[in-house]
Order: sequence, then C-alpha cells, then structure tokens
Amino acid sequence: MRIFDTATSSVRALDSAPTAHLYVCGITPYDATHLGHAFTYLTYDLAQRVLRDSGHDVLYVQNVTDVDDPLLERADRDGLDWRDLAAREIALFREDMTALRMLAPDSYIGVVEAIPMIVDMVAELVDRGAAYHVDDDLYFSVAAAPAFGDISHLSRAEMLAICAERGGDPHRAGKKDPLDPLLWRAQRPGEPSWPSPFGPGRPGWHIECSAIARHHLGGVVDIQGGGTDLSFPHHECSAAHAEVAAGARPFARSYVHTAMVSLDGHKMSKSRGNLEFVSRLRRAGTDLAALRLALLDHRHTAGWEWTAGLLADAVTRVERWRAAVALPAGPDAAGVLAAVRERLADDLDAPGALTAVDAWVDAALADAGGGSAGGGSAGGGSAGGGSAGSGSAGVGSSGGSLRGSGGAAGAGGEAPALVARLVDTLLGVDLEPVRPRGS
Ligand code: 5CA
Ligand code: ZN
Repeated sequence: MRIFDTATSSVRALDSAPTAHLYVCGITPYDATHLGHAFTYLTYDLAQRVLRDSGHDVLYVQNVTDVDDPLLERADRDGLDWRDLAAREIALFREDMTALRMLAPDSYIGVVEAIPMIVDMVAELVDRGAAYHVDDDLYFSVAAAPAFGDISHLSRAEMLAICAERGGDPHRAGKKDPLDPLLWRAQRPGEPSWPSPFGPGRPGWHIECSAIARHHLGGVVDIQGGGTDLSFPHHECSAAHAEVAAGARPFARSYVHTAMVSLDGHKMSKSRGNLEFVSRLRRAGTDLAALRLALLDHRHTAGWEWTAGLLADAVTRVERWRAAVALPAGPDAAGVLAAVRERLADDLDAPGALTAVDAWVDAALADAGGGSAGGGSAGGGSAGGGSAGSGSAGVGSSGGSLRGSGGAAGAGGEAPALVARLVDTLLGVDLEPVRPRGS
C-alpha cells in the first residue's frame, strides 16, 4: 500500500517486512471518546485491514496516557482519584472502539505499567549525555539529535509557538534550548510519583511513547500514527529520544497523521468542549454501521467538519447497501472487490472505496427492479472493471477470508454475500440488519 508520510511530505510505498509494526498514540483518558478520536483510530484500523488483506501480519501497539497533567487536573476538579477516572474513561473508550468495529491493538499499554521501561530509557539518554537537569527535573537536549525537525519541517518560530501550545515549556529559565522537552518531572506535592535513579517523579510525555514503542515493537516502526496535532512536538521528540537512545535512525519508516475533525468551526477538542461523543450517539440508538460509514466518507489527509446531516446521509446509504446484499443475486462482485482494494491501497482512499460499493449496490438494486431509494449515482452496469478474481490472500480478521469458496469472485447468487463480506472485512462495516434501536 501507499500512504502519505509527513517526514517526506509524499505518498510512499510502505515496504514493510512480512509483519508490519504499527505504533499509534492512544488517548489521554480524562473524558469520553469524541468523533475526532474515532476518525484518527479509523485511519489505523483501515491501514491494518489493508495490510492484512495483502498478506501481512500486523503487530499493533497503542499506548494510553494514563497519568498526565490534564487527567490529574480533571480528577482534582471532579473530586475523583485520577486512577479511577482513567480506568472509567479507558473502559468507555474500549467499548466505543468495539462498537465502531475497530480492530483492537495487540498490546494496549498504559504509561503507569510502563514506568520501569521508561525509567530505563531515560537512564540511557542520561548515559549518552543527552540529558541535563533544571532544578530537580531532567530535560532532553535537542542538540543531541541532529535530525530534530525533520519530521514536521517547521520554522524555529513555528516550533516555539506550537511547543508552548501543546504541553511544552519554552519559557522555563535554565533550559539550554527552549525546545528541549521534559524527560523526568521531579515529584511535586500532591502529584503521583515513582522512584527512579533520578529521584521520585513521573515521565515526560514524549519519552513514554518512545519507550513503549521500543519495548513492545523493537527495531524500526513501520507506521507511527496519530492526529496532525501530534506531529510536533510529540512525534518529533519521541523520534529524537528513540534515535538518540538507539544510536540509529529512523525511529519510523512512515509518520502518518490524521487530519482534524471540527465542530462549530473549530477542531473538536476536550479542552475547548465542542464535542460529539461516540458514547452519546450510541446511547441515542445511532446505527453504528452508518456512523462508521459517515467517518469513512472522509480522507484521512483532509480536515472536515462534523454535522448531523452527514449521519443522516450515511443512514440512507447503509440502508441501500443492506437492501442490495439481502438480494438473492447480484452483479459480478469481482470488479467491486478489485476497486475497493485498489482505492484503499492508494493512501487509504476510503471515500473512493465507498463510491465503488455504491456502484455495485446501484446496479444490484436496478437489476432487481427495485428502483433507487434516493441518493446514489444512477450509474448502471457493474462496478468498475470486471477483472476476474484477484489472487491475493484476503483478510483473516473479523470478517473472515475474502476468498470466494469457488475461486472466482462470485457472480449471481454468490455476489451479495461476497460484497457483504468485503464491506465487513475491508471497510469494517457490518451489514447485518440493525438491532432494534435503544430508547
Ligand atoms: N495521549 C496522547 C497521545 S500519546 C493524546 O494526544 N491523547 S488525546 O486523547 O488528546 O488524543 C488521542 C488521539 O486523537 C491523538 O492521536 C489525537 O491526535 C487525536 N485527535 C484529537 N482530537 C482530534 C480531532 N479533533 N480530530 C482528529 N483527531 C483528533
Ligand atoms: Zn504518543
């Protein structure tokens, strides 16, 4: 597959080994999962589906930032123990991800459980002369990382401004370079802390992800993923820590960033409060296949604005898809299978893949004489080219294999079931009839 890599600013082939290694930055669990989070995790869910379908194994690690300033502040505000708040929001996040049929990571690692490996990595950076003290806190010297800046390509003025907005402390006196990130924060009164050779404290943000990725994946990561708001300073600093500790580059072959989802004209964010939560939509009885389709109808490389109208359109679309796969027969499915694979392999063009399915659905409904229920491109004929059964392996994940039992992709009576399976396996959309809606 080909995917846009921030470091080279280009769409490049992902030439991974037979087992592809994905490291995706997880949530900071102080509030519920919103649609921006969901869209970001969908990107890596799709990447996994495409890689598996093309015969790769995937090792997918995601962290959870289960100790951090905003979590401690929210727990304080709400009179909760920070551990209880984190546990509650992590459980809700996992339910939300399951409801949206995201393939689960192989390892889901909290910072708290990873403290020993993080301490080890900080110690290595100290040994390499890449760390220094400001009072009792330890900082990383970006001067020790010659490639610092090569992922995000920002001017120094931009780096300074963004660093201040996203958790950095460029104005702290005593730092060698204002951009130097915190490695170890000495214990403050009332804050959680862990023992370490550098005194009791807790880790800086970026070293957490470097250490978890290194420990659970090792070697060069194929994809380091997250939203565009993580490219700087988070991914730049995580990579710098990892590369200096290893004495080798790169940390990742591709840095993939999902564009931001907005609401009311601004990036959906916990801090701003302009949010639509997956859990609220679930409680409202939303058709989750439609919700997933609404998210899939956007490329991960371009930001977009959430509106209720998108969900209404997706409900119409998914009902047509369900009607078509419930038919006793349909047009040959080889073309739509090839087209969906081809679109997804091209930098995860999910909207293009949906259009290919629409074309088959339109043709199936037209053949059945059912007329179209509005929407949809009336385009007749079968979906895309008619190349006979493509030979690749087929996803082995949730939906089972895409191999038609008889070898050829399946026309006539087999076609609706094959399309349902490909939509399930490659797009993660379950076209089983919806369960009765909640209250
Ligand atoms: N725990 C850190 C990463 S180590 C963190 O950024 N957590 S988070 O909860 O703030 O965000 C989780 C993921 O959702 C990140 O990849 C972030 O880039 C992404 N994200 C946050 N807001 C949006 C949004 N509005 N649109 C798309 N993705 C978003
Ligand atoms: Zn991270």
